[in-house]
Amino acid sequence: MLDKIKQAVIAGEVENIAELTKQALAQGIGARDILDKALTPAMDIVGEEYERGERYVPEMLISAETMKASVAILKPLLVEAGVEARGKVVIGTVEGDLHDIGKDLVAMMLEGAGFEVINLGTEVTAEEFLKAAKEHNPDIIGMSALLTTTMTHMPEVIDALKQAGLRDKVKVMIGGAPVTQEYADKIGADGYAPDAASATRLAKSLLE
Ligand code: B1M
Repeated sequence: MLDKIKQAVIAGEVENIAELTKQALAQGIGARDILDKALTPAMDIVGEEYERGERYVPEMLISAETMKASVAILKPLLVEAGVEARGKVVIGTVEGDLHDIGKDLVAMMLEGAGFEVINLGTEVTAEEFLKAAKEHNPDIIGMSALLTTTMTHMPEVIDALKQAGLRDKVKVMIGGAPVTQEYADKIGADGYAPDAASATRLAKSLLE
C-alpha cells in the first residue's frame, strides 16, 4: 500500500491519491508512516529524476500537488490537538522561493503542538517578514528555503530585524533541504531543524 502511494505521487496521479490514502488508513497504516515512508521518499525520487533531466518542472509540480492532496487527508491525524497556546510563530518561505510543502508541514506540526501560527506563504521578502513581526509580535520567526540560491535571503531578514531593533525580541529558526546547523550558526539564527518534528521540539526549546 505504501508503495502504491509512493508510485502515485511519482506518477502525479492526483485523482487517485485521496482514495489510496484513505484505503491505507483503513488498513491501519499510520499517518506518519504514510508521510515518512511513502510521500517524502516519493518527492526525493521526483527531485532526483529532475536532476538527471528525466523530468520537467510541470511534472514536479503535479507530483507536489499529489503529495499535498494526501497530506490534506493526513493533517488531522498528524496534528495532535494542542491544549494551551504555547507562543506565536510567523513562518514563511523566503524571497524567490516557491517551495511550500515542507514549510506547511512545519506550520501544521507547530499548530498541532499548540502554537499560534501565522503562515505568510511563499516568496516572502525581508520587508514582509519585518512587517509581520511588527504587526503580530511573534515569539519566533521561521524561515524555510529549498534552493541554495534563496537561502541567502535568510540573513537579510535577520539584518532587517536588527535594524528595526527587534532582534532581541524574537527568536529566529530556519530550515529546508539545503540549510544546515552550520549555516544557522553562520548567519546568527537561533536554531535549525532538519524536519517538521524536530522543528516543533526546537520551537518549544527556544521559548524555554
Ligand atoms: Co524544486 N527544487 N524547483 N520544485 N523541488 C528542489 C528543491 C531540488 C533539490 C530538485 C533537484 O534538483 N534535485 C532543486 C534545488 C537545487 C538546489 O538549489 N540545491 C529544485 C529546483 C532547481 C527548482 C527550480 C529552480 C526548477 C526550475 O524551475 N528550473 C524551481 C524553483 C522555483 C522557485 O522556487 N522559484 C523549482 C520548482 C519546483 C516546483 C514548483 C515544481 C515544486 C514545488 C511545489 C511546492 O512546493 N508547492 C518543486 C518540488 C516539488 C521540488 C522537490 C522535488 C520536492 C520538495 C518537497 O516538497 N519535498 C525538491 C527535491 C527534494 O527536496 N527532494 C526540489 C518534501 C518536503 C516534505 O520536504 O521541503 O525538504 P522539504 O521540507 C522538510 C525539511 O526540509 C524541513 O521540514 C520539512 C518537513 O520534514 N523544513 C523545515 C522545511 N522548511 C523548514 C523550516 C523550518 C524547519 C524545518 O523552520 C522554520
